[in-house]
Formats: sequence, C-alpha cells, structure tokens
Amino acid sequence: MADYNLKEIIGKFDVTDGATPYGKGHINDTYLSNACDPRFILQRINNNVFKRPQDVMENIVRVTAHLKKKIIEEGGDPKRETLNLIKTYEGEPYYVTPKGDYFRMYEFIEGAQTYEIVEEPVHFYNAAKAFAKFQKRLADFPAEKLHETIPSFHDTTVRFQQLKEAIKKNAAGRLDSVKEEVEFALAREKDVSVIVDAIADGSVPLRVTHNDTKYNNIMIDDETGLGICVIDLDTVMPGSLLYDYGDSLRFGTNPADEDEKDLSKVYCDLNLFEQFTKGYMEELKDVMTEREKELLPFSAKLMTYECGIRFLADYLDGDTYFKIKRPEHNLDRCRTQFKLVKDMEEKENLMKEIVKKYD
Ligand code: ADP
Ligand code: GN1
Ligand code: MG
Repeated sequence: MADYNLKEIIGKFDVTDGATPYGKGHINDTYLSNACDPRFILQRINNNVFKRPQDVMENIVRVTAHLKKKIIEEGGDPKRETLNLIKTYEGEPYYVTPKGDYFRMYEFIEGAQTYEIVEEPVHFYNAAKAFAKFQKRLADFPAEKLHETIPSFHDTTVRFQQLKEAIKKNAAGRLDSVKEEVEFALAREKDVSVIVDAIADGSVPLRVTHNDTKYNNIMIDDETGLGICVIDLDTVMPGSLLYDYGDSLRFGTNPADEDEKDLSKVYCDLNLFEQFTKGYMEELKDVMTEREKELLPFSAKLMTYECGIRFLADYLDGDTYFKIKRPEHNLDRCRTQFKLVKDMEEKENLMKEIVKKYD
C-alpha cells in the first residue's frame, strides 16, 4: 500500500481517529479505524482498475439506497444488512484528494466477519441465501441507471482475447515459464462464449448482479452464522446470475487458499457445492430460466477458468492489476484456478445431479 496522509483524509469525513491497513481484498486499499466508536472502514478506490471512480460511487449510492428501502420494508436492520456510507463534512459520499485519489468511508459492520475459506459448511449455505436475497432485492432496480464500472467484466470471450494479447506481448518476459498454463487455457477456447451466447439469444436474462461474489465479500454474523451483509459493491452491474453463482463456487468450494502452492490441497468440495446450490436454488429456482438452471454447473467451471486466465494474463503483463505479495503470486493463483477447473470437469455429472436434486 502506498503512503497516504490518512490523518488529513480522515479529517475530511465526519469522524475522528486514525486508521490502519485491513482486509485481504485484491483491489482497493482498505483501512480500519483504530479505536473510535462507532468504527469505520476507509477505502481508497483503485483507480487503475476503476477508471471512473465517480461512476462506482454513483452506483453504490443508488444501490445502497435501494437496498436500504427494501430491508426496511422487510423489517430488517439497514445498519447491518447493507453498507452505509459516511459522508464528508461537505456532505459528499467520497473525498477526492488534490492528487486525484478517491476515498470513501463505510460504517464498520460489527459482530460479523469475512472468511478466506469456508470453515462451517452451513455458513456457505447461508452465504448462498444472502447472495440470492441480494439478487432478489435488486430485481426491480432500474438497470439503465447503473454505470458499467469495468466494461465486459465477465465477458469471457473478451477475457480470452486479453489473454491472447498478453501472450503476444509477453511484457514481463515470463512466457517461457508458463507454457503449460497457456496450453491449458488455450485448449478450452470452446467454452468461452457459452454464457455470452446464451445472453445474446435471450435464454439467459440480464439481471442486476454483484459480479464479485467471493466468500470474503460477505459478512457472516458471529452469533447466528447467517450471511448478514453483502459487501464490495464496486462491480454491481447488469450481468448474469450465473456469474454470481459461478464465482461463489469458484472461491468457496476450494478448501484451500486461492493462492495455495500445494495443489494437492486444491479441489472442488462437492459437499460445499451442494450447500451453496441448495441455498441458491431455494431462493431463486422459481425465477430462473431453464437455460440458467442447465448452465449452473458449467458456470462454476467457467468463472473459475475466467479468473484463472485473468491471473495468468496479469502475470504475463507484469502484475499490473491484482495486488501481489510475492513475484509468483498471480501464477500461484492461476494454478489453483486451473486445478479447480480440471477437478470440476471431472465432477460435472455429479454437479448436475446436485442441481437437479434441488430443482
Ligand atoms: P476489495 O475490493 O479490495 O476486495 P472490500 O470492499 O472487499 O475490498 O474490503 C476488503 C475487506 O474489508 C473485506 O473483505 C472485509 O473483511 C472488510 N470490510 C469492508 N467493508 C467492511 C465493513 N463495512 N464492515 C466490516 N468490514 C468490512
Ligand atoms: C478481485 O476485490 P476482490 O478481491 O473482492 C476481483 C475479482 C476476482 C477476485 C479474485 C474488481 O476481487 O473479479 O474474481 O479478485 N475484483 C475486480 O480473487 O477485479
Ligand atoms: Mg472484496
């Protein structure tokens, strides 16, 4: 994390106290307040990833207002079930430094945590319910009011092209060391257009989706174990429900870390697959189209593949997108994703049976 004058930045918001680095996200710089009550989360929006941070914030202001309304209607707690922005003294939802860095502040959600791996299978079932509920609460949000914060974010055909460009450029001179991974990626080209084609032919509808439903983007309540709040709303955009379902399984069914070096620990745990599928289907099977249901197992594999090729492309580009802590970090991440893809390919029929069981 670069050094910012946090004292001065915090001074722009309606709070007191300092803050220290927090969380394990790959994109934004996150800080937690030290000692004040209530606590807050301060974030610098990554403006290399989000070219128009003001669009991100406009989306978040609208989406959280919509969610708040729904939560109140349902008799829920809007302070814990959605993110709450803290405004600056000037009444703005974010602060732009003279150098052009965008900072925002959220109320800290107390009594809940995010996890890097699923520790209790029932938590994953609860997470599925919460992601599905999030989806339902946004079903009547006017999609045309949302900015596309990262164009073609889950268009896997575009991601495939980006990988091919990264291979061609070989900007970091690493191509020779990743021949096996490149071969694995290119051999699966036939898969990349399946979901975009289904969206184009209308069999899979566009919905307002989260698009980054990894397990550490949901707060699990310490007492009840329920998925209390969906966070990290930077990529809420029109998309497919398959992106949210698939990405959750990509991250959550792996009992090892996303950057685990020992690949023997990395696989798709079908019990966890079942927990999540059960929760998601219970909430959403009545609104899903037949094609969506049919593509659920495939989407887990495709979202995992897509993430793998993004890590690989970033490794080839010289690590310009995801935060890294070691030189081979993106390659290690790519390898776990490809190991999972291979395992999901082998388990496809079992995954289909699980989906059928809850339909
Ligand atoms: P990134 O986009 O970098 O992933 P996130 O918005 O997911 O950033 O935040 C990183 C981490 O900070 C989360 O995984 C979570 O642990 C914590 N976090 C973010 N917002 C809150 C909040 N409002 N309350 C409590 N913890 C939070
Ligand atoms: C990033 O921001 P974070 O860490 O929740 C990324 C996702 C990837 C994920 C891989 C905006 O998510 O798309 O799937 O890393 N977010 C963005 O762990 O690119
Ligand atoms: Mg996150």
